[in-house]
Amino acid sequence: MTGSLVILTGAGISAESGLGTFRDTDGLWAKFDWQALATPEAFAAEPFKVHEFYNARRANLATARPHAAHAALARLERDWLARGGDFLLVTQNVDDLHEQAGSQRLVHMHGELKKMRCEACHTVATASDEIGTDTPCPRCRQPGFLRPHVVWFGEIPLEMDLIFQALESCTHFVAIGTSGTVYPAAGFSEIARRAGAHLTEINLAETDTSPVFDSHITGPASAAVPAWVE
Ligand code: BJW
Repeated sequence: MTGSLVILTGAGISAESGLGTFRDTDGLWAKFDWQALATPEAFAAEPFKVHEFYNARRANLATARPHAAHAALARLERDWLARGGDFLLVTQNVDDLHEQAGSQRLVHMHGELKKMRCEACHTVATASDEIGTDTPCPRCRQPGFLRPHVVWFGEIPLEMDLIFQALESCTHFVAIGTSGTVYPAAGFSEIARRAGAHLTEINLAETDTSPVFDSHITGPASAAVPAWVE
């Protein structure tokens, strides 16, 4: 098989690496209020609280390792490109498990937990383990302007031009471990369908966007993704 493949991953692919999903019954947004932690308004009102939340997530990520699904996608990328196809992995995840497994053609549309951004000089750099409200920017040295390099509700996701371009010409679209509830990612399957792509969904359960897909593979990503790739 070859052609132009776009893969969209969500929190479900990282769940078996010990990172929580958002909307499952034990997910992050069941334990924490997203409006108080994942919006620019929350950061403006209580930056200390928001930094504390992301510092804890960063500490959790420091010990997380990719599993068989991440490895299978890295292998698929190499094989697909070697056969002359186009490939793009779009992840909504802020973790770096795809990179740890060897993926290269990937974009983090919701940012990266291990990076921070300075709102004064716009530098994006590796985040220290603990960012505080008084941590100075490594470039401009101003304190009080660092924020996690992630995309909060109401903000524009990253690399959208590249992603839309890939979706509009794709022949295969695969969504793995995402609930299909957060836009614009939730609309990607519809764009791929209009482009004439074959749509496959891999998930533990049905999602809001399941009806758009041609094929469904039900199961945990660590088993279902390697089996689909082989
Ligand atoms: C398994 C598994 C296993 C489990 N194996 N599967 C009201 C207020 C504010 C905003 C809005 C609003 N109403 C609408 C909006 C817009 C909003 C939105 O869509 N809201 C919806 C809730 C309605 N969207 C935005 O604000 C976005 N920006 C935007 O739209 O800008 C305008 C624009 C338009 C068009 C083009 C361009 C721009 C920004 C969204 C930012 C989302 N940010 C977060 C936090 C990131 C930082 C952080 O990590 O803290 O991103 S929220 C969270 O949700 C995170 C995720 O990437 C995202 C998606 O979640 P995901 O990955 O799908 O996880 P879950 O938990 O929902 O699902 C897990 C799935 O895995 C489930 O299906 C399980 O079954 C499955 N699973 N274990 C396989 N082992």
